Amino acid sequence: MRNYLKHYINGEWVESTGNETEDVINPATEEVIGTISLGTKEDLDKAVQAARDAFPSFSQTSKEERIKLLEDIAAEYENRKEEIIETITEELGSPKSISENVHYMMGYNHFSQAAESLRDFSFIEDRGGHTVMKDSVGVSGLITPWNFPTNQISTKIASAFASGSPVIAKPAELTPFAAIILTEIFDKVGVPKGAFNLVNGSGSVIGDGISSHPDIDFVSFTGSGAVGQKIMENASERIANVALELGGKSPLVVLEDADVEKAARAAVSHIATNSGQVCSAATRVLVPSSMKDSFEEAIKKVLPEFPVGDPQGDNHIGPLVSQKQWDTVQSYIEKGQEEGATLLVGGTGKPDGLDKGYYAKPTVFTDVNNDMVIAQEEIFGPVTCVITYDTIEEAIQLSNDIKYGLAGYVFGEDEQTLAKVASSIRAGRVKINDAEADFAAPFGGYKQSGIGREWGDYGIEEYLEVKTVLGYP
Ligand code: TAP
Repeated sequence: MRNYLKHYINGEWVESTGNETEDVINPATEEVIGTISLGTKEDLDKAVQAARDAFPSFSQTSKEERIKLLEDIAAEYENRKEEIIETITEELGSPKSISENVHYMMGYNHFSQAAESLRDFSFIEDRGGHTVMKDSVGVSGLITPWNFPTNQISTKIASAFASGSPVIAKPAELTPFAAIILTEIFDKVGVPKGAFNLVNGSGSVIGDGISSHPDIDFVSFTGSGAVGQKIMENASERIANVALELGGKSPLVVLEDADVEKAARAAVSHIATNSGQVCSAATRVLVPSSMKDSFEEAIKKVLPEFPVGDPQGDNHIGPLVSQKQWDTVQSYIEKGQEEGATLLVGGTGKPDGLDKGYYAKPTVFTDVNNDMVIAQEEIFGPVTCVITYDTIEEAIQLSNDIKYGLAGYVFGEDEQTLAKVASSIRAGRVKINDAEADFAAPFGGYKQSGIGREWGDYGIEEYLEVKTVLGYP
C-alpha cells in the first residue's frame, strides 16, 4: 500500500493540517492501492508563503544553474524509471508498454528538453534603442489532470524551473503517486527550499484555492473546459496570468491518395493509446466518400492489433481511469446510437472476460454527421467517429467546424494537398502522416482548447514577464 499522508512544503514533508484522506484505486482491479491526505487552505497558504520566500533568490539563479538543475532532475528521473512505470500502470491502468514509451518517456523529455532549450535562450536582448529583459512571472500554481500523471506536471515544472519561478503543484486526486516520486526526485537533487511545493487535495479546495490565491501570480491548468473557465474567472479577480490546456476533438483527414490501412491503424491507435483519454487524440476521422467501404474494412482488419486487457500483461488498451469515466463513455456510446450513427465495432458494456476493472470496448461509429453530439463533444475514451467528405474544401470546413482547436492530423501523399490541409486546420499542432514527436515544438490550443503554449522555449516564455529597459548601461 502506498500511503502518503504528507505534503511537501518549504523543502520538507509535513503533516496535513486537516484529517481528510482519499483512497486511490487501481482501475484495473478496482482495489485500493493507497491513500493521500487532502490538503486544506491552511496547507496551501503555507506552500504559497514558502514559494514567495524562495522567489527572490530562485528567480535570480543563473541560466547555468538552471540548466544543471534540470539535467540533474532528468538524470535522477532516469534512475527511478522502473518505479515510475510501475506507479503509472497501477494508478492510471495504462499498459506497461504505454507507461514506459509514452508516460515515462514524455516526463523525461520535458526536463531534458527544457535544459536544451535554455542553452540558446536569451533572458536579455539589446534591440538597438532599447533592451528587453525576461523576468520570472512569479509564484506559479500548477493544476494537472489524471490522464498523463508525469507529462503535464513535468512540462509545467520544467518550464517554471527554467524561468526561475517557484511553484505549488496540485496533481489530480485519481493519480497522485507519480507526482510524489517527482517530488522525491526534486528533494534528492536539491531543488532550493520553497521552489517546489506539493499540496495534494481536491480540485474544489486546493485547485480553487490556487486559482483564487492573491499571492499566486500565474496559474497553469490542464483539464476540462468547465474548470478552465472557472480558473480564468477566479484569476481575473486579480488580473493574474493563466495558461489553459483544455482538450479537443481533433480531426484526422484521410486524403484520397493515402494508404488506407496505415490511416486506419492511426485512427485506431488514437483511441487505443491511453484508452483514448488523450486531449490531442484524433476522434473525428474524415474519409473521402469513395473510400468509405475500404476504410471501414481496414478498421476491422487492424483492430485486433490493439488488444484490450490487463495492463500488467502484453495489451495495448487498459481500463478507463474510473467508474465515473466509464459511465461517461457508456452514455456517449448510447447517445451515438440514439443519434442514428452506425456502430461499426464495439458498443456499450465491457469486453468479453473483463468484468472487473473499468474496461470499455474500442468503439468506431460510421455514418456520423459532424453536428452529432458524439462528433462535437470530447468523449475521453476509446470511441471515434468516421465522417465522409467529397471535396478537400469540405474536409477543411468539417475539420474546423468545432469549438476546439488543439490538434489535427492528415494522411496522404500529394505534398501540395498535405500542405494546404495542414495550413488550413485551425489548431495548435498538425501532424502529417507518421511525423515524429518533437519536444522542442510548442504545444497548445486555438479556440476553446486553451490559452498559451507548453513545451520547449515557448513553454519557458509562458513563465516569463517581458520588461523593456530604456537607456540600459
Ligand atoms: P477536471 O475536473 O478539469 O480536473 C482537472 C484538474 O483540475 C484536477 O487536478 C482536478 O482536481 C482540478 N479541479 C477540479 N475542480 C477544480 C476547481 N473548481 N478549481 C480548480 N481545479 C479544479 O477534469 P476531470 O473531471 O478529471 O475530467 C472531466 C473531463 O475533462 C474528461 O472527461 C475530459 O473530457 C476532460 N479532461 C481533459 C483533459 C485534458 S488533457 N485537456 C484532462 C483530463 C480531463 P481533482 O480531480 O483532484 O478534484
